[in-house]
Amino acid sequence: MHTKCLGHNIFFSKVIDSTNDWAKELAKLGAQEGTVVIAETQTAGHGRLSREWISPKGGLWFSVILRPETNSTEAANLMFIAGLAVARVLHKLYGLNTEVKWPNDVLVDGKKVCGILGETNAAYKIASFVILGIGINANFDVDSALPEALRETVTSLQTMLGQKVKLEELFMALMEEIERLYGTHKAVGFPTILGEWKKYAGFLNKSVEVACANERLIGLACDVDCEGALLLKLKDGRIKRILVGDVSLPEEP
Ligand code: BT5
Repeated sequence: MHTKCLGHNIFFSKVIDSTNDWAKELAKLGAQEGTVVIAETQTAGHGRLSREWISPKGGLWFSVILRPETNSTEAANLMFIAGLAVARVLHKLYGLNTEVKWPNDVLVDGKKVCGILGETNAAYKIASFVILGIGINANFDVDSALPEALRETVTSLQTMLGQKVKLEELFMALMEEIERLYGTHKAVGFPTILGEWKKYAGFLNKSVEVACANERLIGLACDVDCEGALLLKLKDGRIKRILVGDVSLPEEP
């Protein structure tokens, strides 16, 4: 693998509850930056707000430990590195038409192929670690491996490409891309990463619905700002700044 640090220490398990939880434990025990935890299946994979992440065999489920010397708000922006890396690599390796959707999904032809869960020890002002958890629906067929409720909105590489991919090749390309982008982030800062991420952000300048807290808002997705917040232009012209939420786009006619 052509990386300086990422993926040099790898912990692998056939079955684990959640690679993010395992990575957090290792980070607390002092695991060094670039350590990666990977599993064949997860029994309690999770997304944001403790939502379930279904992780059948054939997927690529892993978590990367980073140790940026930064505050926890900036640390949260590192999630955009993961989304951008996945969007770029899936396009480069397989020619797929990838998009990112705020805050943390990667889509192919409008369907979710990857979810990203960033976690940091935000109890402290200076984040001592950030976990980038990445789940890619790779080598399984959506119709047979995922519950019916997800099949309309979710896809996998196998479903899109009609064949399995080489997981090692995909994993190594991701390690290299994440390391490259992390280096850029450290050298020139988040705005450059965000600018690149926005090139894949097909939802921008579209009318979207955002589920956040206890409300559903409809508006124009104008921008994502330098703290990673979504700026939504409401019907009355006000701009609402959203830090946590789920974006959905209306069906194409
Ligand atoms: C995410 O959360 O999309 C982040 C998922 C991160 C998973 C990785 S796998 C490695 C690491 N270890 C972990 O435990 N987690 C990370 P969110 O935006 O909250 O989306 C969760 C929602 O996605 C669920 O409520 C379902 O609707 C849907 N979902 C569940 N499993 C899915 C799958 N395999 N593919 C696509 N969507 C799924």
